[in-house]
Amino acid sequence: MSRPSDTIAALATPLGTSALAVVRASGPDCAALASAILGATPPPRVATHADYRDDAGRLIDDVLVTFFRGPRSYTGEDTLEFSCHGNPFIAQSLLDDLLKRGCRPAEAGEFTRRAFLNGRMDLSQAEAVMDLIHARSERALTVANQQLRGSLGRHLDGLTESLLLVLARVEAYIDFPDEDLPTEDRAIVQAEVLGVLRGTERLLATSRYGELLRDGVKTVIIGEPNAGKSSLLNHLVGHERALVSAEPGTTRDFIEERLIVGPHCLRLIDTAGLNPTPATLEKLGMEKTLERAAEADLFLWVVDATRPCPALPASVSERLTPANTLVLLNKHDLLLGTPARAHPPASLPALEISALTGEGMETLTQRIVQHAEAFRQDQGEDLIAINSRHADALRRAREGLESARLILSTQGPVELLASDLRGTLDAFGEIAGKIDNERMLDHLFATFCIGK
Ligand SMILES: Nc1nc2c(ncn2[C@@H]2O[C@H](COP(=O)(O)OP(=O)(O)O)[C@@H](O)[C@H]2O)c(=O)[nH]1
Ligand SMILES: [Mg+2]
Repeated sequence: MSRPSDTIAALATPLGTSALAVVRASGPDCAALASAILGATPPPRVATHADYRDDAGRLIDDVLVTFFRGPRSYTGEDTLEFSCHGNPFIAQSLLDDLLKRGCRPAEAGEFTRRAFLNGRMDLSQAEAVMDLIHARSERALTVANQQLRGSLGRHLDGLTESLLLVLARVEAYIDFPDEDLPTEDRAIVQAEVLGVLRGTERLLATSRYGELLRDGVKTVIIGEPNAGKSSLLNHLVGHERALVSAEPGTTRDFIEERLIVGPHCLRLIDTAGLNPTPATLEKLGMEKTLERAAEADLFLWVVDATRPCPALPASVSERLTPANTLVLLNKHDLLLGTPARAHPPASLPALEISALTGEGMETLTQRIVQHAEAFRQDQGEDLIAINSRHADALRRAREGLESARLILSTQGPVELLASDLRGTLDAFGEIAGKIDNERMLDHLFATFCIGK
């Protein structure tokens, strides 16, 4: 991969009215640009107050400019950062001037792509930059920060190193086609491959938590019509989002709201009631409910505690487990000390609440956090949560290792064994971006914002 020869520029902050705006440039022309614009190249890594004059000598703004000399910069190249007043006209004129002076508008994620190409970070760290910007919750931030500091890369390096040692041992026998791996070596290789497989599986197991952190905890509110599902959503989001009515069947479509619960972001989904004998229009609503239920992380099953509780459709009830469901005995305020008349399955954890008075809501949010945290799979000291790209590569690594194990146990050819191990190494390498794959990089960085 050759070093980029052009200098790119972009706004690093959104175009709008704000206290400050940041425009930045990266590439070989930065030092010359600074000296042309400001009269001199400022000392590196020192914020310098200066007048910004455009190429016609007109004053645009007074700015704070910081020059970073490569490789000690975000991108690894010479870079310039201008902080100006946060007026979109000022920021835009400043950027226009940089473009007029020969910079090229940066593409989405191009600063980070250059950082990766210049070895400032591996690909999993570049992705973490994105995760950090888009994190919707405290926990998502923690994971992004750890990944940015190389946690995932370190775990992969460990697995890669073990695998390289195994491969060296195996390849030593390839040149002797008649010789099989001696029993002693075979046992060592088998143990090592198993170790790498277990490590791969441990990383793969963090994928569900990763999805939960990046997308939010998909929490689907289900229950019979009139149980108080919409009232619960309204109470949790803190305003009247869903229509609440004493008339059953008012929620026909589903409503989705994001909210922060402790360190997590929830995608809370209110659904149409699950009526054992639905009318035609209700049926449509129920179908949608069933669709949403299929991808839920957590079910909040709202039950009207004052009435016997009707059975749920089998397609839903068979998905409910003590680990993914909380039964909410709602309208507890109406019971006035008398026992609940609803008797949901005793195997599911239940909680008494009132969506009207707010009773039990604090316990409910604690329980939701506990459920989300049950998906967590810490890797020693590190909190890792891989994304779908990592999961895809790790699944291929797992396949390679499983196939290697089969070859070892059936005394198959050493060449095939070596080829499976090399395939696994490539899959590990893909995650950190050690393998050239221009199209994958295009695809990945296209999802970044411009200026990052
Ligand atoms: N007393 C009492 N009434 C409630 C409670 N929760 C909901 N309701 C009432 O029950 C009715 C149905 O509520 P709604 O949220 O529309 O139920 P949904 O059909 O399950 O969405 C409305 O009249 C609500 O005011 C509660 O905790 N206590
Ligand atoms: Mg409703």
